[in-house]
Amino acid sequence: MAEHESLEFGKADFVLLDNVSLEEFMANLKLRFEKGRIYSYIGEVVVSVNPYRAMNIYGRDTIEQYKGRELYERPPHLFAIADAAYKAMKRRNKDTCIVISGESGAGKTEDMSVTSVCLYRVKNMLLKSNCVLEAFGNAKTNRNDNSSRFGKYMDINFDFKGDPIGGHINNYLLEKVGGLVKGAPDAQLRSLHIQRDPTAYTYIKVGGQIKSSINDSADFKAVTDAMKVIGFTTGEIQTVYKILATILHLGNLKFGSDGDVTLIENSKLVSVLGDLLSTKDENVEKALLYRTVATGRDVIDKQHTHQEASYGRDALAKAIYERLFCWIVGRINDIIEVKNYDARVHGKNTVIGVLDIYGFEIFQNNSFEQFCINYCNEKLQQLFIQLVLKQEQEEYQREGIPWKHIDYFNNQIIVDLVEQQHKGIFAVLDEACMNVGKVTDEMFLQALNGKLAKHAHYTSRKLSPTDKNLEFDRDFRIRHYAGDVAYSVVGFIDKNKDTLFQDFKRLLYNSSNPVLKAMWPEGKLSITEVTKRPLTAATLFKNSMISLVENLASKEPYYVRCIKPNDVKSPLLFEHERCKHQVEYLGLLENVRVRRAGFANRQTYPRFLQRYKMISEFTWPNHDLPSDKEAVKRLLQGCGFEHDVAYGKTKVFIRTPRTIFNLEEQRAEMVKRIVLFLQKVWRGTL
Ligand code: AD9
Ligand code: MG
Repeated sequence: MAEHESLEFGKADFVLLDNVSLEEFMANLKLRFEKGRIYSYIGEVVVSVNPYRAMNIYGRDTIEQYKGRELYERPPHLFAIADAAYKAMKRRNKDTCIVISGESGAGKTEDMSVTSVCLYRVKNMLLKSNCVLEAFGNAKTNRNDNSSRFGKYMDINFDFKGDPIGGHINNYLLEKVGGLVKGAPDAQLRSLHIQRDPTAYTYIKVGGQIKSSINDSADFKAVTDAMKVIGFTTGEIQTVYKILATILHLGNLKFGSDGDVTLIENSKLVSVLGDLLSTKDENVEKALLYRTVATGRDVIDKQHTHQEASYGRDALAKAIYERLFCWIVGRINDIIEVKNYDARVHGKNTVIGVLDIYGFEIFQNNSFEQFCINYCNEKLQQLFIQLVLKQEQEEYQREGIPWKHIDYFNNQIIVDLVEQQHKGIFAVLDEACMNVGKVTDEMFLQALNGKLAKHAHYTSRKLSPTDKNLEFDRDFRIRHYAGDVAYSVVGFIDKNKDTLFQDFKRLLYNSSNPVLKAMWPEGKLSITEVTKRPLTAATLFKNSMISLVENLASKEPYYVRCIKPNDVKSPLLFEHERCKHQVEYLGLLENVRVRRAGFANRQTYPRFLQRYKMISEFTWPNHDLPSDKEAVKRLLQGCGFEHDVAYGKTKVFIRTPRTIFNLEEQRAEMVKRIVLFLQKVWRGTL
């Protein structure tokens, strides 16, 4: 527990509150925020409040102050948690992870960068990759000017000495629009046929906002330089910008009709696209207006309707953006991945994973993307509950430690509502998409209403006609752990099917630009080669979330819980109700309760002895007590830690980290003495 800080800054660890009540919690959080103490602890969990101003607490010298220290020796900081994760990994040879959660704009991505800075040490490369990924994967939203539209899970690998040797990034991209070259130099814009004025581009104007993190020439240069440092070739970088330009031009493409014939109105854009994609103009035009279909043995060109052509255009823009983003991540992985590591020579390679994903969000109009984002946050909350609230309490019971159960809201019911087989919302959506014939978004909503009418966390206009908060017929509403969100079903079916006509894949595969071609290997398939129905967006997303959570659960987790102090990005304002709501739904008070009544550390008896037996005459080199449990008791009594421990059936529980720290110190002292002794024996001076 952090005890060194003056009390004028409040309690550094919420576990030290005199009374564990919401009022006291809030008063402490507010006091600390106002005193510029944005980090606090609940045991080993960091509570972080977005300061909305530059803080002078991230320098090299600060990092040095935290290195190798125990958690409670310094004021709460992300550096301490990063170091704790690192030490735990080294001490126990176990993979750890740092999970950063909180709603949109709460400061996750900033906290991730801060954490990474001290984890990587020399890994400039990984920081540069952050710069590139954020440039392409972030966008301005109502909630956050630099909102992550992709989730990022990054493994950092360490060798047996604890030196970083590489990494790997998994990305969870959701919104497939973005990226604008507003800061590009004139000559480059000319070669891309792009105008300086961003309002000239339909896709950028969506929602009246400029969706990009590349805002000026300094950003543009930073991103280009970062790509160079990472190792992208000039050709690759050019292709990246050509693809972004392609997307912008696609957005401006207009279709018209002449009788039954669908046409491209602004046909000079076709040759711009042909140029950017290094392919023949007529192929571009054909892919935009026709679909090749195989009927029996014949292959015919079927003309798109006006509507199909527009759908195809937008799908193409999204798909090439997504493919570009994944390709960038893949290139970065090629470069940072650990190569030639031989565990037999170098010992076990361990990992610290860091997760920064899109936070819970509610917009004026919420669609499929928000639904996925908020489901993701439900999954992470469930993991937190499992690891911090549930398992902890179950373990005490199992081990026969006296324990009074602490209640909390378990959001598993909402996770099930979304992901359960057959009945869950994703399952109903997939079923609707499987149907042949035209299934509309409204039919999907009807199916949901039919299946979920009685669910406590689901409702819709049809089911609750008098509910004033449900304005539209096409909305359904979920009672999430973090609040109610109404989703419009409009677009769910299309977004879930996420179909891209084969013709486009072939078009891109046949490009004479090798970088572009390599991004579309499936374009190789000819029309008659039957392709399996691809998995839906919902299924892919669900699967990726399930494996993400499994991966996190297999590691020893460290949590950072971010809080957004106000909705106006002010460094001064601590909006009490807003913050209280977050403290409640994040389950922080329950976290304090469990932690306070609980134990910071637990180990099985044999494991404990293996590590510490050398510090007691009763156990070194071997004990003659009836059991390991008795031996551990004897050892701890001898050290005077009796009051701070409890003995379970198979494990010893230690209440405060200070005790562990003390044991570690004694052990280190003994190791030193033994080594000296052995050296003397060896030199024959004894
Ligand atoms: V989202 O779910 O990706 O929409 P995040 O990632 O939680 O969201 P982000 O880290 O982007 O939020 O923080 C939002 C803004 O708050 C930043 O752009 C900064 O302007 C500001 N911020 C957040 N944390 C800090 C900090 N530690 N120091 C200074 C900060 N400013
Ligand atoms: Mg973010």
